[in-house]
Amino acid sequence: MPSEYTQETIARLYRSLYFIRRFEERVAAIYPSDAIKSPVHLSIGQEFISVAVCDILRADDVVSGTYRGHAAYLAKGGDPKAMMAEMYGKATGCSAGRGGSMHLIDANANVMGASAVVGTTIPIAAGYALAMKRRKTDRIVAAFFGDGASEEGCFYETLNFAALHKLPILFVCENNFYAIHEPQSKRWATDRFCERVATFGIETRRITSGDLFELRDAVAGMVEKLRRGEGPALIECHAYRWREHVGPNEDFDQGYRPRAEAERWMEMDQVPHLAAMLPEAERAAIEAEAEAAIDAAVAFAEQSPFPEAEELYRHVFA
Ligand SMILES: Cc1ncc(C[n+]2csc(CCOP(=O)(O)OP(=O)(O)O)c2C)c(N)n1
Ligand SMILES: [Mg+2]
Repeated sequence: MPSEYTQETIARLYRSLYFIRRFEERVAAIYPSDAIKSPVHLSIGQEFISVAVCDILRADDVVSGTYRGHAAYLAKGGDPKAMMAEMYGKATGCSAGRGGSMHLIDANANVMGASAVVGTTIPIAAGYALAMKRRKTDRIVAAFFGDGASEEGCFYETLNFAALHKLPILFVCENNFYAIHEPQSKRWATDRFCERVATFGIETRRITSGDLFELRDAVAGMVEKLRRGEGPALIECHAYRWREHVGPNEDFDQGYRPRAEAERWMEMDQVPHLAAMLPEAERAAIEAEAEAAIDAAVAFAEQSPFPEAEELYRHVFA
């Protein structure tokens, strides 16, 4: 960790990181009860990416997430109560109970939505960036996506368009080495992902350490340039998904990846790493505050009503 990190900054990062970890662990614990009505793609193990990136963003910057988007939503300041209610399919949910876990949105926090269709949010994020540029603001967009999403044609179309028009967009590839059960070695001719992207004239960085601070520093440098209008940038950040592709459980018995591979990442877990940097009392206070907020989110979701049946006919095009 670089020495210029103050205790205040570390506390802020830990607050976000711990909250997301515990929120998702609660989701996993509730899931078998069937109270949560939507499939869940947990980001446990990968949260540090959203936390590091969103810590650099301003409130008026936009985040574009994916169906594995709990961390990005929460790290950007999305409302946890509305998120939990959405998972429960309740009318008070952030998508009015229509979308579930894969369609989180909080326009107040500039979390501009996600989609279950892999890759589709990438060009939409570039659209936001184009709007910001045309309005002559210095706002930026952070577009999160997986390594699998980078195989979609629209990813390369977007890279070209964003580079050509010098759009203020930070592409953040959360490279967890798998698309569902398919490892990268069976999908990519080479793993020189950043080199491929660089041919579009886009600055790239590859972070393989799993270190939140290294990532945050890299993002900070890139975001400064983005605000100056120097054009898009891309970060490929290695991370590991600890749980199954979709659902609350581990899946090391399914034969497509060994537990030992995960253990290397579990040892680098940033949650205890940051916890150990804080004075005991401050750490405990942050954790107690998070637990209370998660309890409140669950209570809100449980007590909220389901949508009325007539809701099915609202926002319907034809
Ligand atoms: C266009 C499209 N193709 C295929 C799928 C099925 N699918 C759902 S998730 C997924 C894997 C995506 O992997 P990645 O982008 O690496 O994200 P991760 O799940 O690892 O976070 C696939 C192929 C889909 N939802 N949409
Ligand atoms: Mg992946």
